[in-house]
Amino acid sequence: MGLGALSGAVLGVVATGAGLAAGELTVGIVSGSSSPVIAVGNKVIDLVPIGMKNWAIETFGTNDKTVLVVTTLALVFVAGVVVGGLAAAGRLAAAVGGTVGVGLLGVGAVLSRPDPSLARLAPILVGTAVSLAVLLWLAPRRVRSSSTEPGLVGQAVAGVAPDASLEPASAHLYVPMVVPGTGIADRRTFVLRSVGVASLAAIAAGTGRLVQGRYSVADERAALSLPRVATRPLALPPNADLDVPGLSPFVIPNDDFYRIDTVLTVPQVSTADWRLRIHGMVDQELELTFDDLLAMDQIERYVTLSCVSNPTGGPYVGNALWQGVRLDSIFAQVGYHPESTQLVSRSVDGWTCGTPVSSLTDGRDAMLAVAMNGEPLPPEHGYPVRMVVPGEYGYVSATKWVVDMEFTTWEAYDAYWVPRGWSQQAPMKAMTRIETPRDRDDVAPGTVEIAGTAWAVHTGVSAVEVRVDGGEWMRARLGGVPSEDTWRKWVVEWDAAESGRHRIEARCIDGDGEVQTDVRADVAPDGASGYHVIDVDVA
Ligand SMILES: Nc1nc2c(c(=O)[nH]1)N[C@H]1C(S)=C(S)[C@@H](COP(=O)(O)O)O[C@H]1N2
Ligand SMILES: [Mo]
Repeated sequence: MGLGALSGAVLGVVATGAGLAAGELTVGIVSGSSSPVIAVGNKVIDLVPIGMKNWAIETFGTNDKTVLVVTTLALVFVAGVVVGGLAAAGRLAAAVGGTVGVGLLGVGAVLSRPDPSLARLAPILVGTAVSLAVLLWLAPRRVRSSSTEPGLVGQAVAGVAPDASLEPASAHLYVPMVVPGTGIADRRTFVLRSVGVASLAAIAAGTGRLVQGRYSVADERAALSLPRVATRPLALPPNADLDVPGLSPFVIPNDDFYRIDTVLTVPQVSTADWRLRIHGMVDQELELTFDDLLAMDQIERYVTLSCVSNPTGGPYVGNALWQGVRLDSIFAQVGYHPESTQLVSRSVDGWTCGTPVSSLTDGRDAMLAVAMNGEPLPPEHGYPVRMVVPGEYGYVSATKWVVDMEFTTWEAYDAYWVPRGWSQQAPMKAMTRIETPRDRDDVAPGTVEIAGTAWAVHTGVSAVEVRVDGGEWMRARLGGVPSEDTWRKWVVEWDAAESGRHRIEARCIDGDGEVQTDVRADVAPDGASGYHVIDVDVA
């Protein structure tokens, strides 16, 4: 019995692995295809209930994608082991049904993606077929069994399509899996075949991954040279960064910039293929190529982006220098209708985003960005073109890999996150983050520098205040800013005289003199609010 279960598991793992590997190889060969594992993972992302996304982000941070892929793979292998078990127990029909079932789930996931195609279906179809073939090749066939257990024989006969032509040799090939203790040689054949298939699968998967690399935009991105910017950004004030240990920098380097999106593999969109279609409630539709975009006047602006899922004090916020073309100058060419209230933008993977037309046309530096901190956009951050809109959370404004824009109304369309429980409109809330000391730090008595970052994007931060143990609010010293569209560094010196636990709170006052609200709100549906509060121990 033990051997039977083990053989079943091996059979399942080998058949599943072979199917996945064949799928990867197909992805590498068939252009325009994509991994079914990713499609299933994406489906999972689309289906997860409200709150799950936040839970995943909070628990796994930016590793949430890896966790999802690994979980998907693990589930596929678990299904494979069950199927292998059925096959080893002689229930071939059930095993075949199980494999086909898993394949159909994959087909369903691919078909429900924004733009299903035959190319996208190919990997799951090939993978399922190969998995089936391996299963049938390795599975025990017991037409005439040497088993003395009537139950087993009965099962075998019921489970296997009668195949009287089976040679006796193969007919008893894997009997040892079901009837322990017989036929070492047969077990050896099974092991040899399994090892053979597993090795081929490893080679296929490796080759598949290797040739998939040819879709990468890494090389063209490295070779891309961007036009010079006519209007230089307002110079960065020398005190934009404050010299306080533990304080994050004013400009976040690309590699450290937070990343949030629903894609499992970063879309590889070549500048040669990129098109942006602008349509809907317009007089004149427009289609732009990347060269068209580069030929337009470029601006360069420091803008702070934040995710609506950033909890108070959280890390999903960043500030960078963006280069691109003003959206209002592009929209001037299409003649959008005054009744249009929502601009729905769509990325190449089908994700959608709804932005107030007013935020794109009220004179702020909303742009189609092509560069981030002096380099072409990193692929993870939307290469070759994304939106950047000061003062709006990312999910309502910052479409990466953007390829389509439609002028419409709020009534007419709900973008991706809206049916999932998030507000249609979500202007960024003012927020203050204490970065040093950190919550539960031990600090030495004496002067303690309390420092952090505050943002009220597009209104600006005019003051930051800090209080300890509910005492008087102390005004912080502020870093410089190039515009009201960025965050601001701040520092306060606190005389930590009394030992013991102390509570520190911080808040900001925006450019209109409005004090940041102390009303705590969760991230859903339209962004966290409330003061950031930490406790430190003076010892
Ligand atoms: N195509 C696409 N663009 C997207 C998203 C997405 O899921 N897909 N997520 C948005 C969200 S929720 C945020 S917060 C910002 C994050 O941009 P970043 O990853 O460059 O920091 O991208 C936005 N743009
Ligand atoms: Mo976000």
